[in-house]
Amino acid sequence: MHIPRSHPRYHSLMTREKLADAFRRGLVVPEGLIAHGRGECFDYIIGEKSRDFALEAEKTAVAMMILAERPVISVNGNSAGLVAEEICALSKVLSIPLEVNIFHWSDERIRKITEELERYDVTVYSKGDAVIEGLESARRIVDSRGIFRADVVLVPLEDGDRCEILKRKGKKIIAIDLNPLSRTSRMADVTIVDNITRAIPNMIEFARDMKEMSREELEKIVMNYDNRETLRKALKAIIEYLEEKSGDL
Ligand code: PTJ
Repeated sequence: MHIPRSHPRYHSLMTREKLADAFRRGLVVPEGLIAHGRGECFDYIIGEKSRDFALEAEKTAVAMMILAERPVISVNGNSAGLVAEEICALSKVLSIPLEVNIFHWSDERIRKITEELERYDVTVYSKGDAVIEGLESARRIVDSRGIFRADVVLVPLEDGDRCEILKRKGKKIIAIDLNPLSRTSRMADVTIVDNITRAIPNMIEFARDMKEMSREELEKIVMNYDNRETLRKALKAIIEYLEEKSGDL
């Protein structure tokens, strides 16, 4: 569909088109379209921009990934549909492998998402040769080289079932979720309350600069971070935004 550049909601509509196209190509499940609608709603009341609390979380996430011994970036259908190229660029700049891990599991979709990512010449794990004990959903099927042995996992657009289990296994979790009230947001060590379409490009920029930082500097960033404070700020930002809008009426 042609969307004129002059349309006031051009970016939002283009993002929808991208996701709908990924759905037609079999990367995204119908449930992913619904999940995106929920994300859009939260994005709307956050003001559709990366707020300070999101930038701080993104910076902390990059520091954690640089400091990690075995970090991995988990990719599901929506992430691949919206930001495949950007997530691969982040993987390259930080030299971190990607792992395809999906909730609505099928062999075919694992293959399609893997192929989509491999177009950008990155390392993609998707063997599905290991299982996360204690997890009942299909997300338990992981790769022995990736999430199974990782110490830090970036989980964009999570459905909340595995964050708790991964944490119990001693892993640090970085979530990207526009909903600051979700279980995942509250369980994660670092929650990026931002649209994945802005979060990943921001993280690429941070990563380019921060790769040169010393371990001490990076550790200081991680130590000074407080995720409960981030979630509080996100909720306050929503309240303030809505109050401002109601004042405009
Ligand atoms: O590809 P699969 O099979 O792994 O399935 C992917 C979905 C997204 C369908 C699955 O993980 C799921 O059902 O997720 P949920 O429980 O709907 O949670 C997704 C979370 O991501 C919600 O809290 C949304 O608000 C949030 N979200 C949606 N779109 C975005 C987003 N957060 C950041 N950026 C977005 N663009």
